[in-house]
Amino acid sequence: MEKLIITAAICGAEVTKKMNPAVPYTVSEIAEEARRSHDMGASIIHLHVREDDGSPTQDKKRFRACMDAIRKLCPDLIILPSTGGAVGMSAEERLQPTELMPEIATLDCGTFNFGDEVFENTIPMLKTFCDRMKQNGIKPECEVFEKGHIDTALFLRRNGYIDAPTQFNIVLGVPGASNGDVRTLVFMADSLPQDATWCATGVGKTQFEIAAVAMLMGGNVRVGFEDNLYLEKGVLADSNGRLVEKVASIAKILGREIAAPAEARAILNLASRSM
Ligand code: KMH
Ligand code: ZN
Repeated sequence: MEKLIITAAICGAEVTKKMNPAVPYTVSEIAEEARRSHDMGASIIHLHVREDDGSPTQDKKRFRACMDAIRKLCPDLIILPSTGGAVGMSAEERLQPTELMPEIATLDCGTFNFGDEVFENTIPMLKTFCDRMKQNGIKPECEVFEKGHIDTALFLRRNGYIDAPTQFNIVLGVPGASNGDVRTLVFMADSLPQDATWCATGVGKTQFEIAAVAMLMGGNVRVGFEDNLYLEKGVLADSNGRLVEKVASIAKILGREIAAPAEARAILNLASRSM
């Protein structure tokens, strides 16, 4: 099997220091959490950023500051910014990090209930996001929370908005979308095109179950505070690094070697960038 790519989603837009004091907000906290994740085996950082008070932002300057700080500590890490931001942000607000020319960024492939709110990703919005990513040479990571989101991504691909080979992230366990169960993971992974590369994300208590099954199926994995704050039941993780360490130890037991960032770039067919 191919080497395992571990993505660390280190802060997200919804979790707070009240829930876990280790959730990073400041530029230096975000960079340190990226470093801890890298040191434990993550090759990709899925990046959201916050103001110092914790409010989520897609501000380009804040993203630039965080990306520069991460690159200073870990020059080889792949940085995968969010274009999802937080529920309720406008498309233009969300698209700001694409102006920083990352190698890869998220593309949320449909509108759905996100907890009590609606996360809006209409087809016209998706087309705009794809156009903007294409112009800037950014590979989309198609975030799919439902089977229909895979069909939408493939519709966009047939119509030239997304290129092959395509990267997917199957995200399960968001309240309002698909549950984090193995049957759904297998069904969705089986629905991907042959050329796809893919990652699985279990939100909440299924983080490690979903990761273990994805690893056995040859997929890649995402862990981190954006999706789960606990190392085990009742035990908060004191850093993202601990969550990466745990998933790396499961990988070792299951016989999956871990990809370094350069290997992850080759597996994902990322365009080379001069930083
Ligand atoms: N914060 C969620 C509403 C992404 O990064 O693209 C959206 C999200 C997905 O986290
Ligand atoms: Zn995200």
